[in-house]
Amino acid sequence: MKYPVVMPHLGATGGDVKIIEWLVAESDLVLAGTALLSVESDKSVVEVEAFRGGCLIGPLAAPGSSVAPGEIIGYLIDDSAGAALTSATRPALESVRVTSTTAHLRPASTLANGEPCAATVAAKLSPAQAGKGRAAFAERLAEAFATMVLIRRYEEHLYQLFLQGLVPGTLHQCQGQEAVAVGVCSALRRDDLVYSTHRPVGHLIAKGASLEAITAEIWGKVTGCVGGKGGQMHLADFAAGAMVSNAIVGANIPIATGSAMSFRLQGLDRVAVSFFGEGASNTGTFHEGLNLAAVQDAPVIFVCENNLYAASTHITLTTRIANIAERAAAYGMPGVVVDGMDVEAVYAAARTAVARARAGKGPTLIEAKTYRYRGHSRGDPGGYRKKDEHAAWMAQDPIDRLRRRLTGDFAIPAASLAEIETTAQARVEAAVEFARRSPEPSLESGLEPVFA
Ligand SMILES: Cc1ncc(C[n+]2csc(CCOP(=O)(O)OP(=O)(O)O)c2C)c(N)n1
Repeated sequence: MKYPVVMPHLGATGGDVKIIEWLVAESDLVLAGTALLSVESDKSVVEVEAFRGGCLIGPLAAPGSSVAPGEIIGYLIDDSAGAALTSATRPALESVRVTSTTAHLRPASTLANGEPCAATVAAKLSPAQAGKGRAAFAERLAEAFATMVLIRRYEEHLYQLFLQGLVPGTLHQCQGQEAVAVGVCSALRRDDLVYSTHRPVGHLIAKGASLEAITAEIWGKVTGCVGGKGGQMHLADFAAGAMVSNAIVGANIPIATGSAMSFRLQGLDRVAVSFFGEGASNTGTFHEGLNLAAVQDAPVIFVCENNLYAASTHITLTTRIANIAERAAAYGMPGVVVDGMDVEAVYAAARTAVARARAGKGPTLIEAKTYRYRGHSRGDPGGYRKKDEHAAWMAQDPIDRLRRRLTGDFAIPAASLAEIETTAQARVEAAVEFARRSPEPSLESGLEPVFA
């Protein structure tokens, strides 16, 4: 079989990109994910990865040439000779993987107001402790598994489509961070509100937003959750309590705080959640938002997803403290560090914070230590990260961990979990089909609703 390699949509404007160089030679065998070539768009210089394994053949677009999104720039062939060679190459490539686990998690020590520390809130319910509620507990864990798998399948499917030039606009993906979104949202009610970022898909899915409306939004269709005008960074589902995500780093922190203050003024027991990255914790809005929330006892939970990188910048280049959660002490609120690759630990921390907020005791800062497997955004293979770091985090994969817990501690048959995965894949493909078949917005609708 011969599969075309097409130029993905990489620039900010959807225009042509320039080929700088091919990083593999013609006739080379590559694995899915191998960086094939580097290109320059109107936004940045990025590498384009192979969407599948195979032998690279021409015609290869020449370095220096300009290529439009969707144009074929080469082919990957997958014949029996190619397959044999690929499997011979694979062990060599995979040998760089490290299977030991990381020692990144420190015991939480930085709490204000005598609140419970992470070690307490992250304590897991054992199957024995679950007692009579064991079946119900297993069912809830299986639900969390299903949502995490749905997020992973969604993100991976879109990544594959992106590499084939089929996704318009941008993508900021959250593979690896699923346990944070699902752990937090599992502790919320539908009428609680979540405020997300430029990396919103996991939060939206975990809060129960419509998969079809999210996908149609990414494709810019009228059936999209904001009518096709927002794109991937501006997703919402008000009915599910997912407010419009905000691509301005740190901007949702005071907005979620204001929303929580309004709940308090109205005497409601709803809570608001602000998700943000560790990069956002160095913005002014973080400090203003947390201080205001603390003095107002606002029912808001600040969830810092510390995935170590703000775009390509490692946290050690921007932050002198070991835990972002330590900053909570400066504002007089509990700061909790939690293993963001463990959905039960995240849920336990979120449940404590939500209970505190609903009881009128104010905000909590939760720092979830996690990792994003993909690059910062489309076309960024994340080459600034060391392979052993990446592999060590993948060895902690939140979905694999939960799968082991369910099959091991709760004797859920592996076949049931495999069925969940098949169902998730089908849902993802149906949502993409819905989006692709949906109509484009009319030109005139671009002016609605615009106020002058
Ligand atoms: C105020 C502002 N500054 C810069 C940017 C460009 N930008 C977009 S995402 C990003 C990195 C954010 O990192 P982090 O907050 O850690 O979130 P993550 O991407 O890791 O989820 C930057 C600098 C922006 N969108 N808004």
